[in-house]
Amino acid sequence: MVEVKVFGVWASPFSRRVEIALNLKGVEYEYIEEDIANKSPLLLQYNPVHKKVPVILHKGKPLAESAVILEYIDETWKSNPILPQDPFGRAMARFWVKFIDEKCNPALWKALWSEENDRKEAVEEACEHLKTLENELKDKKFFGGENIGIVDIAANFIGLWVGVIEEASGYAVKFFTEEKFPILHKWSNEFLNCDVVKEKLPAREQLIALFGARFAASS
Ligand SMILES: N[C@@H](CCC(=O)N[C@@H](CS)C(=O)NCC(=O)O)C(=O)O
Repeated sequence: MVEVKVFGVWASPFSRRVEIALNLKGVEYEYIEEDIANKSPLLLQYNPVHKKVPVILHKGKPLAESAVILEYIDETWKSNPILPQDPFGRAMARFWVKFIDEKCNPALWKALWSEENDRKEAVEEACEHLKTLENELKDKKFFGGENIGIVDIAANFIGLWVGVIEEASGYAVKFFTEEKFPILHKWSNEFLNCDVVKEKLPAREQLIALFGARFAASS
C-alpha cells in the first residue's frame, strides 16, 4: 500500500511545493488530481477547514496547508533537510516563507491580474517585495545557501509562474525583468535547473495555455 498520497491541482504552485519536497526527500507517493470546480468528497473530508489543495495523506492522516506540510515532510523524512538545523536559522526560514505567503505572492497575483487603472500601484508594491527578497538572497545561490531549502520551494511561484503569467498576458503586464531583478532571475535559473524541481513542475507551455485562456476570457 502507498504510504503517502497527495491531493493536488497540476497548475497549483502550492501543490507543486509539496511534490518538490517529497521528490527531494526521495519519498514515493500517489498523486490525485483534484477538480477545483468540483471538489472530491475526499478533499472536503481531509481539508474541511480550507477545502483547498494541497492535502497530504500519510499513514491515513491528512494534513493541509503547503507551508505546514513542508515542515511535516522535513521532520518525517530526515534526508536532504530543507530547514536549517539551528533554531535561529529555522525561525528565519519560517519568517521568509510567511513573507512570501502573506505579502509577496498576494501582491504579485494582484499585480499580474490588475486592471490597467490599478496596475501601477499594484506593480510598485509587488516590485518592493521582490526587491526585499533580492536583498535577502544577495550572493547566495539559494535562499537556503548552497542547497535548496524551504524558502526556495515556497518561492516557486516567483521561479516559474510569474514569468509565465507575464508571457501569457502577451506582456501587457511585465515587471519581473532581468534588468530590474538580476539576482532573482539568476536564482530562478538555478532553481528551475535542479532535477528535483524540474521533475515536479508543470510544462511551461501548458501553463501559458491555461493562463492565456484566462486572459482571453477576462478581456
Ligand atoms: N494557503 C494554502 C493555499 C492553497 C490554495 O490556494 N490552493 C488553491 C489552488 S492553487 C485551491 O485549492 N483553491 C480552491 C478554492 O479556493 O476553493 C496553501 O499554502 O496550501
